[in-house]
Amino acid sequence: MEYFTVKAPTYEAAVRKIREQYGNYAKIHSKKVIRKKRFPGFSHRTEVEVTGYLSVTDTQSGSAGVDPAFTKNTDMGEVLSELEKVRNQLAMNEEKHAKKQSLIEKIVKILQYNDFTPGFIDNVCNKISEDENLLSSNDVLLLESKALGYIADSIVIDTAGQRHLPQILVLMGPTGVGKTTTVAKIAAVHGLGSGMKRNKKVSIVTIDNYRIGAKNQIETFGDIMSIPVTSVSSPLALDTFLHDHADSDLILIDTIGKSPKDQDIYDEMQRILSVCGSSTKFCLTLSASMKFADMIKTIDRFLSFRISTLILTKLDETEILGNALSVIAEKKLPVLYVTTGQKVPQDLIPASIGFFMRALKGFNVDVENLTFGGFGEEIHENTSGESSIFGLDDRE
Ligand SMILES: Nc1nc2c(ncn2[C@@H]2O[C@H](COP(=O)(O)OP(=O)(O)OP(=O)(O)O)[C@@H](O)[C@H]2O)c(=O)[nH]1
Ligand SMILES: [Mg+2]
Repeated sequence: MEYFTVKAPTYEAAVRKIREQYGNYAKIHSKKVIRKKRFPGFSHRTEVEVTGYLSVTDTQSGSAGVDPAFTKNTDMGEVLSELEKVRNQLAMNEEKHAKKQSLIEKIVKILQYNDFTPGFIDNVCNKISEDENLLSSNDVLLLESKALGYIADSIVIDTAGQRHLPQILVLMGPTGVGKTTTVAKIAAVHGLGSGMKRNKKVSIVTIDNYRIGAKNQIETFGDIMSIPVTSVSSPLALDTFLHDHADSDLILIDTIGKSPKDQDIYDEMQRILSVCGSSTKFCLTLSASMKFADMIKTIDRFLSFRISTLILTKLDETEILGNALSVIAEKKLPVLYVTTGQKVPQDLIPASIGFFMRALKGFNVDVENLTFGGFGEEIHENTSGESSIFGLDDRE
């Protein structure tokens, strides 16, 4: 048992001191008044000495101050040593938590560097945090691999569309994203054939009669490839064209490159394209360097066109793809193709998870050598060696 002795000028002051020092666990058992001698002629000064011991119960409330299990057979020394153990355990837990946090923060930094959105980053971190063993392993590479796995799982690829292109493919999207160039690239890949592939019967239709030069641009592409280009400006004209070309393997429709905010143009396109039947696939074309919020707004704006697939263009103009991958994850819109430059047709690549994963930056895991397989991977290899039909290289 622990005893104490406290001295003070008065008994009240001594009790105050005891309460301050030991709280309600102090029990007083005696007090003694001590007279102190002073110089001759001066009166005596008194001091009060109070002694007591520390109780295991609160002397005010009567409740146990510590676990009652300790009160019977243990003394305060044991209680304190138990408390010390608890304190140590808490400190260890805190240290473990701090280590986990710092691991998660490393992943957050890499994802932020890649420009993933806060919502996407939260999802990855929540998934990682669910795996206690993973975090306790303290293995950064393993953690990165898991994060990469979650990113890969969130990428949706239009593999069905890549294997069997629809008979009619309509390319839509904001102005200048590369719709016409991409139409030319797809027409070249399928219309001219490559290697062992049979060339398909391809035609191009444009409904872009607004912008000066738009018709010329696509006709020039068509002339070089000997692929017919037709311009239509009414639902009837498009309907007639589709009827007359019912035997085509692929009809590519290039649309008006106007801001989707322009309601008149938008309504006009909707009217003309309303004649397209169920064998039509509406594809939204977005530039990879667009901001996340703009991509989301554009997708929402074009959804009334039954958009079911995505082409991401100008990947050569940005190093960072987290914004686009966050869009794909949020909208679950499968990606058909990506384009990586102005050259026709080799800067058109069927989208693949591997392609996107290898574009990620800042990971210690060797993302360059990650393999995910998939249709897009094969196509990329098959077309990369081909020479340009036309494009920047040829204009120089
Ligand atoms: N760097 C780069 N430039 C591209 C790519 N695709 C297209 N372009 C260029 O982007 C510019 C616009 O391309 P277009 O095909 O005319 O774009 P569009 O969407 O049809 O434009 P509008 O019809 O005016 O809306 C051209 O200079 C193209 O050469 C690409 O993948 N990378
Ligand atoms: Mg165009």
